[in-house]
This record gives sequence, structure tokens and C-alpha cells, in this order.
Amino acid sequence: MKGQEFVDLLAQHRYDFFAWVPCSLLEGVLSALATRPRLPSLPATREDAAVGCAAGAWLAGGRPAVLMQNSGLGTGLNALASLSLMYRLPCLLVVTWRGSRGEDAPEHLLMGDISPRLLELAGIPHRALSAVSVEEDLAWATRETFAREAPVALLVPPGVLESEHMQSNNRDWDRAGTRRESAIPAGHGRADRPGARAQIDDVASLKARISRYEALTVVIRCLADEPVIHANGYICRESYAVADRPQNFYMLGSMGLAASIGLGVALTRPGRKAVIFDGDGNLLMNLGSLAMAGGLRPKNFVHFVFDNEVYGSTGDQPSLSREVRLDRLAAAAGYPWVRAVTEPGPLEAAAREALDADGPAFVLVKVTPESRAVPRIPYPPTVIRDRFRAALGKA
Ligand SMILES: Cc1ncc(C[n+]2csc(CCOP(=O)(O)OP(=O)(O)O)c2C)c(N)n1
Repeated sequence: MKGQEFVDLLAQHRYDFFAWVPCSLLEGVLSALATRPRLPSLPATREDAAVGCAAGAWLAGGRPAVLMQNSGLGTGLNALASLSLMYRLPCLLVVTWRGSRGEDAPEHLLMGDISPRLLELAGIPHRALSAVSVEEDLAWATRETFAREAPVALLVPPGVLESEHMQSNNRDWDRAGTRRESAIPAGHGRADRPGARAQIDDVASLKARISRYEALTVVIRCLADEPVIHANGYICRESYAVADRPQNFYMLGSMGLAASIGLGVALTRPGRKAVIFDGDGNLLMNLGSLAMAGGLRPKNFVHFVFDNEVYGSTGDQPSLSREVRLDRLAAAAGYPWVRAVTEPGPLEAAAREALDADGPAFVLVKVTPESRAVPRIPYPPTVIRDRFRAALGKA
């Protein structure tokens, strides 16, 4: 089947959010997607980030699909296990099946052999997409993912989806590497990118004079009804203790994916601010999320990083953020609005401005390593999911 025909089928099934990491077997599908600006498609930096973006898209009312190579099943596994499966989030996984016949480049053989068993172990229903039953296979996967409220995979062996080398005029990038047409969702383009207004302070001035709990209290005071996606660990727990809100998505697992989930929410709901409460360890685990936010530039994306320079939730082991300036990385990645703050007054001013700014906005909040004795999040994952979705108007 041609990529264009497959994309038409996806559209018929009302998929409206695509996050992908390319595989040559997806070439035709991805170039066909790039010609359909009404079907936003997002180049994810890793497969787990793609799964995170899809999670955010569904939570915000979208119908997401992730397209990737089976070698990315390993990269995506924690996101599938501790996010999609645990919270029960529907997502169509279109996974190319390199090494499916035991013959391929050496790096594909082991994963090709174990891909179906890996999906079975994780409890992800799957089918091999067959050239003679593509429509039926896609209808099955769509039915299953939304009925089960869980990810479902179509494994795509070589030869089922045609590559469209000959249709280079449909490609997002031509062979010379010149961008032809934006795959970025409408309203999130880069065309009129203003110069960065990042205010980068001197390293020496970044001595924290506020605890994470106090900093959370200050920022939460500035919020109205914005959805907030929290990084896992004590950031969730302290924020819950300051003020539990139905608009809070408490990420219990999927370390590193708060910004990816937030990106899915922001791109699906461009008319509403999406706020991320991240940690330094979390952000360092998935620095690609800075490139996704800085590159796609959703104006409504507001990224706070509570940087205590340690992995506070696991016993204060030092993180690299004491050496690496996360605000500089954000500015370099293309966030047009960046601030670094160390104390309550400037934090409140920066929070109010960030929530008002044309983003993506980034606030590095240097905090002390102090933690409060606060309870765990008491809600089961599906309760967190349902009240968050309801608060966004998509129960
Ligand atoms: C993939 C993965 N690796 C390790 C952990 C254990 N873990 C949970 S929270 C956390 C630290 C998070 O650090 P940071 O984002 O800096 O937040 P802090 O706890 O310092 O506020 C770690 C390492 C995990 N949950 N998942």
C-alpha cells in the first residue's frame, strides 16, 4: 500500500496527532503526512518522547498515533509501561518490523526476533500488518486501542507500506536537505521567529535562596486553571501538598517525559497554556525535549525547572545541573523567553511574566536541596488521568 493511502486510512479513523521517529520503511507514510497540515506530525527525538507526546495529546482530547522502528521498542519501553499502560492511555503504535524474517542488517536481527514477544510481555496487543488486510488490521487496532484504553501495535514488515522515493516533491525535506514544507502543526511555525529574549545570568549569581516547596508555593499562587504536568518524585508530592488541583497531572513513572507530555497537551490545545513542573534530573534524562519545544515553538508552553542540583527523590545524589546551565541549553534550543531565578520575589515576577509570554517560556528556578516530609500521591493512575482529562474538558 502507498504511504498516501495509509495516511488516508489513518485520517478516516480520525487520528489527529502523529509523533514519530523515522524508519526507512515509513518513508512513504511520513512524506504523505507532511503534505497533510491538518494532521499535525511531530518529529520526536526518541521513541519514549514520542509516546509521551502521544499521551499528552490523548489527555488533551486528541487521537494519537506513534510511528517508529522496532529498534525503538527498547527506548520506548519505560514510557509504554509506566505511562501508557499504567494510566491506560490509548495510542496506535505503528512499528516497523526490521529483522522480521531473520534476515536484515545485523543490528536488526535480535530485536526483529523478539519484537512480538516483547510486546506480549508488556501486554500490548499487536498484529503484523498484512498487505492483503491493511484496512481490516487498522480497523482492529483502532477498535482495540480505544476500547481497552491502552496502546495497541501494528508491526509493519518490509514491503507492506511502499516507500515513495519517486515522490520527492511530497517530502518535507528534499534530498539536498532544504526544508520544503513545515510538518509542524499550524500555528506553531517558525517563520516569524523573533530573536531570543533570553536573559542569561552569571553562574556565580545562581545560588538558591528558596526551597523547592517554597518555590512551588510561589508558582502555584500565580496559576489560574492551567493544566500542570509534573515530573515524577518529590516535585509531584510537594506540589500535591501545596495545593492539589484536578488540572495537575502527576507523573508517577516515565521519568524524563514531563515536557514531552506537556508538548502533546500544548499542541493539542493551542488556545490554552500548558505548564510543566520539571526537575533537573528529569530534564537531563531527556534533553531532546528542549529541542522539541524549542524547535516546534508552541507559544502556550511554559516550562519551569525546579533545579536543586541533586536527584532529591532518590537520596540527593549530585546531578550534572551544577555544571550545566539548563537555561542556556533552553535558550540555545530556541526557547524565545528564558529566565533564571533564585529567590521568591523574582520568581513570582518571572512566573507571572512566563505565564503571559509568547513561549515557549523557560524558567530555571534554582532551589535548595531541602525536601519536605510530604505524603505520596494518594490517587490511582486512572483517577489522576480522568480528573485531568475532565479538567481539560475531555472527560
Ligand atoms: C527511568 C528511571 N530511572 C530512575 C528513576 C528513579 N528516580 C525517581 S525520581 C528520581 C530523581 C528525579 O530527580 P529530579 O528531576 O532532579 O527531581 P528531584 O527529586 O531532585 O526534585 C529518580 C532518579 C525512575 N523513576 N525512573
